[in-house]
Amino acid sequence: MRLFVAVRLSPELRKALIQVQNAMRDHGVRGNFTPEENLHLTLAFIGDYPDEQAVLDALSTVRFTPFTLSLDGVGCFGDLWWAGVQESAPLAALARRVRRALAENGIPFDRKRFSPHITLIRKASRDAAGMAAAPVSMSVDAFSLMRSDRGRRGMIYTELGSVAAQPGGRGSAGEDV
Ligand code: 2AM
Repeated sequence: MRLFVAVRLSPELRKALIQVQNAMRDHGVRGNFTPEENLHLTLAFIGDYPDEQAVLDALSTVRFTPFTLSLDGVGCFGDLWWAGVQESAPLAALARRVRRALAENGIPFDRKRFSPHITLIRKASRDAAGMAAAPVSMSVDAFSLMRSDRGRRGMIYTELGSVAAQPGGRGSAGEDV
């Protein structure tokens, strides 16, 4: 079972990202565009791991309070183009806490530095520089454990469970506990 931990995006954010993808298409960019329902921001990539419940138990120990996520410009890793988000200490803290909870429970994950991005297209045929998303924001009130399966027409992501933010108080966003 291939697993990852992600922030799922609001309909408004996804709509803004679809507009960026459409602008790319209008500029002649071809490739594997991420379908709207698959758009997400990964906090940690676990990969193949058999024990879904152990991961959910580990993630349930993570405490955070709601925070705002805002779209920013567009960038790339080679021919993969993504939408960035405005620098966010609470987001970085959430990723750190998720990764710490996994590590403390012996669950392996990709230790590459957290580099927040929302993949818009893989194998882009040409440069998609100069695009920008509308200045849309959302409140991050939860994060999710996702399973990734290869379907006939691309990847299928299924939410296995989610962890909700705490309403304010100790362990608040940005504070690393
Ligand atoms: P990507 O969009 O940049 O490819 C599911 O594959 C999610 O986990 C994607 O958001 C993917 O990021 C991310 N991910 C992070 N590290 C990964 C890895 N080593 N292999 C596959 N996906 C990874």
